[in-house]
Amino acid sequence: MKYNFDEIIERKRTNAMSVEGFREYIFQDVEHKLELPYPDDEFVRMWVADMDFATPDVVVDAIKERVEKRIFGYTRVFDPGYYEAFVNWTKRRYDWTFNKKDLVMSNGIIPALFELVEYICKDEENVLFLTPSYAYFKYAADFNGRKSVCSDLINTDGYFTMDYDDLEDKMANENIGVVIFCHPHNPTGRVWKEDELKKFGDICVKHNKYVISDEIHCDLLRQGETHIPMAKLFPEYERLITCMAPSKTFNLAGMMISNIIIPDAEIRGRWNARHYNFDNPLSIAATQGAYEKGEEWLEELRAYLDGNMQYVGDCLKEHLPAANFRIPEATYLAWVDATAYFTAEDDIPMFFAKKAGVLLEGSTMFVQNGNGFFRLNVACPRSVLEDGMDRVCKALNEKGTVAHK
Ligand code: LCS
Repeated sequence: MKYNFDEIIERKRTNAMSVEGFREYIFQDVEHKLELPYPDDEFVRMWVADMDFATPDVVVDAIKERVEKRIFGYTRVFDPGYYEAFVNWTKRRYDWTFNKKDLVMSNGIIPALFELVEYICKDEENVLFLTPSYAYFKYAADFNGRKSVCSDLINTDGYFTMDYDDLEDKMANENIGVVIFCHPHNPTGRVWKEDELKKFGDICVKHNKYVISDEIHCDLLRQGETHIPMAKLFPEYERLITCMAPSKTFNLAGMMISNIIIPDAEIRGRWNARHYNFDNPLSIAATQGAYEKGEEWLEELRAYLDGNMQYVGDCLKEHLPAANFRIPEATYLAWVDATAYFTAEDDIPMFFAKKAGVLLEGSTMFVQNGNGFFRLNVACPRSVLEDGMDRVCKALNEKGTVAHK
């Protein structure tokens, strides 16, 4: 390998959410009063979805090149080179292209969701998404005073599928204004396949619903997997918005830049009229550099993440046989079924923080349909992962399984 993903990089004193922000985010411990048995910087951090790997050199170089220009005034993406870099990326990797006029920029996909729910939903309309879910889908609804309507995924021995009858029912009867779709899915890691996307999309089209397809994790596939952008299957359906970003792929979440593709002229018009439309010059340079030159690094990263996932799978099989885990088709997030060890009332993140010294997310942090599950972020050097898994397995074995009524 050309790149060294085993390198331990110090993140202390970089204002990293992963290191400094866990008390607020996981435990709502705003005043830092919660007593934990480990000093804050001695936890193994397997929670927030960013990586402990360096962003590739080509990206750092692109940022440096822009820094050298020395002026950082108000900036927007005007240079067609940005679009060219991104559309060539989607063409090469997904055999999918989109119109330049449909692309708008956002300081993140979450801010875009918060805005889009407002621009799309009429009075009294609700927001539909699949559960378990990345909690910010719900927060986008909450923020806009909308009700969340959840469709639980079906779990068949650790393989999650959509409940089409439930989706059909809810789209017909629950006054849905917009569907937020996660593809690949966080936290289960499913890469929805063509037949699944068609079935799901057909229901949305039949009911004429707006769909936001959040494809932020689409570049981080297991080797051998293929991502099909939802919009590739429904090229004529203007009510379909696609979100993609370099943030997960290249560990650039802090640069706060994402691509939102809005074919519907009315919604795009509303966006352009109301969105605070400036971008960070360093973020633009980083993203363009990543799409132009980051592919080789990404392929090595994927191989490394595959190895980490395999390690998690082997480790759980050997040491926690009562847990159920399938290597996800995408993402660096392992969704572990530990219902044998926990009751619905257990606070899983607190248990692991206190008993294992591991920071992770679990159960109710994913809205609903996640009881007894925890999520491990495995985008860290193998040695850190080994330590984390060792701690997780020991703590759970000490706890033992619980009897379910
Ligand atoms: N959409 C999904 C599906 C995500 O998983 C995340 C980050 C975002 C959007 C955030 O997009 P941004 O606003 O940064 O562009 N997921 C995280 C997670 O699961 N834990 O920490 C972050």
